[in-house]
Amino acid sequence: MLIEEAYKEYPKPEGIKFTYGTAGIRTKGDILQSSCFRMALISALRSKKLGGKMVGVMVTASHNLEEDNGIKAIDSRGEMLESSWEPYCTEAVNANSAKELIAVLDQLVKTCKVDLSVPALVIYGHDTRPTCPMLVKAVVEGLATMGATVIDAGLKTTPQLHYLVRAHNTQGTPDAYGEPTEMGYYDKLSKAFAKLVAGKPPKTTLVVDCANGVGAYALMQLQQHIPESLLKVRALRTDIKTRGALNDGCGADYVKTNQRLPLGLEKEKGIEAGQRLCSYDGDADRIVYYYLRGPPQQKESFRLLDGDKIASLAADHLNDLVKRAGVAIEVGCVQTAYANGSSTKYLEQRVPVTCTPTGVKHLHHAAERYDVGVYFEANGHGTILFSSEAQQKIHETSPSSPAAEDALEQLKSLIDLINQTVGDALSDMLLVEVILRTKDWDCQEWDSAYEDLPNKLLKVNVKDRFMFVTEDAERKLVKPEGLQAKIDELVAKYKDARSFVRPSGTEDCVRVYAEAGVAGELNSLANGVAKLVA
Ligand code: NG1
Ligand code: ZN
Repeated sequence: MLIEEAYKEYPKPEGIKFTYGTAGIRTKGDILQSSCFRMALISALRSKKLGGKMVGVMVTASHNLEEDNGIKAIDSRGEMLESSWEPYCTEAVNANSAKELIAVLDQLVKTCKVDLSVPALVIYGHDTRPTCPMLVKAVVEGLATMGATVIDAGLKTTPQLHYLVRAHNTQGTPDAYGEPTEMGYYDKLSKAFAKLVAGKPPKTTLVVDCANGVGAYALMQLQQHIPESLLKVRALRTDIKTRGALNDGCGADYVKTNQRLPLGLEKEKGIEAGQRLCSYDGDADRIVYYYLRGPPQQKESFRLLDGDKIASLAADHLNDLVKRAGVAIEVGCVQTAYANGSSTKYLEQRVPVTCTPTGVKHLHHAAERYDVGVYFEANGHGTILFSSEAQQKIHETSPSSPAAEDALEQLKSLIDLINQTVGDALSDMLLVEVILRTKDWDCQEWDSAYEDLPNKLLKVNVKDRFMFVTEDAERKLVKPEGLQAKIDELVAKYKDARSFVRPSGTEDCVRVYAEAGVAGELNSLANGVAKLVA
């Protein structure tokens, strides 16, 4: 009855089909109210299903334009919503009447055996987009309709909300993750960081492009917890008030896709050869690093250190520490088809490597199969997971030498420094800073691990992207029939080349990725494949 009443305010906009995909639901912010209301209903049911544990809802569209928005559900361990619930989300947000909506929820309750008498607890947060307040209001009304207990987390980075959920649900247990407050988050990260860099003061300043998003606010808070004697940071693109500034010519996605500095940064005072920089995305769950080999005005000066390079740096470092510590655990790495071929080759010589389809949930689950699972998408979204057994071994191993003791201590602090719930720009930034500081490396030394193969990512607009069906972790097309054979034929004409085609999970397009051993041949290959697709 309550749902029927509340539904009147949240009819589905006509002529639109929403999908709960790799990044939850994402589209123009001004047509998302009905989806937010309905996702709130489902989140309350999810909490009930999990025995009243806290679950989360995050309103953000990450690296997308400011006018876009989205909503993602967070499960009780601080991870993405269990995938078997995603189809119910899609059905609920597409229901055309209160009756249809209630039928979807009834079906969910029955199939998933949800006990409606269990109380629900849901926390919600949002990024800096102008449509957030209106969408959060819809979330609040949905939760009220379900009689859920709610916690308003307010402005948060996506990984902070994941942290809060995990910390709340593990409070007072042997797996306690930290104090379940925003301050608790900074406290946990900064204490671990201080231990790891003790006696190694920073030699240089890190420039951070905050994408004019929530990361600017979070970084400012983090700086209150880490003194300058331990971390020197210069935050740029921190304007969260000016309309249209978010992700505009800046941010991790812009830098990775265009393989260049944020727009206009080359003119900024103090940006010069040798500078180490990084960029967050709009909700601060991604990070890419880069540095300047020469004058900032010259395009060739720019060198990208993307998610693959971060994964290689982290996997190598952890592998060394584990060996030095004498703990019987294995480090593994998870990538997607977008990983640069050179990075895969480099990693495979050192650790076991798995390839999964795009989307963090796939990588996350694959990484759980390793004792220490390093996972990163090339675009900079990733983290490292330590299995419970691995954590236990690290804590219980008695060191056989001072060097082993030091390695064990480092591993213990790294477990705290890394946000294991999801990719986290702030935590990943601290991790990279720790590793560089420990090795006394500059970016050039980090970069020298391997040379990226020249690569290109293109968007192709097609009539129906759902006609494109893939297999083998998205590396091969099975539909439209015959297209893969044509792609293979074209790729074979180029030296050390690779290309694949897949439908985007977040935009209405098909993506073409191409890599070629010879830089001069890359455009011809990428455009050739795009032509086959269009
Ligand atoms: P789609 O639109 O499915 O390619 C993009 C990114 C993913 C992931 C999601 C979620 C690329 C090529 N794709 O997915 O890696 O981050 O967004 O944000 O970068
Ligand atoms: Zn993001």
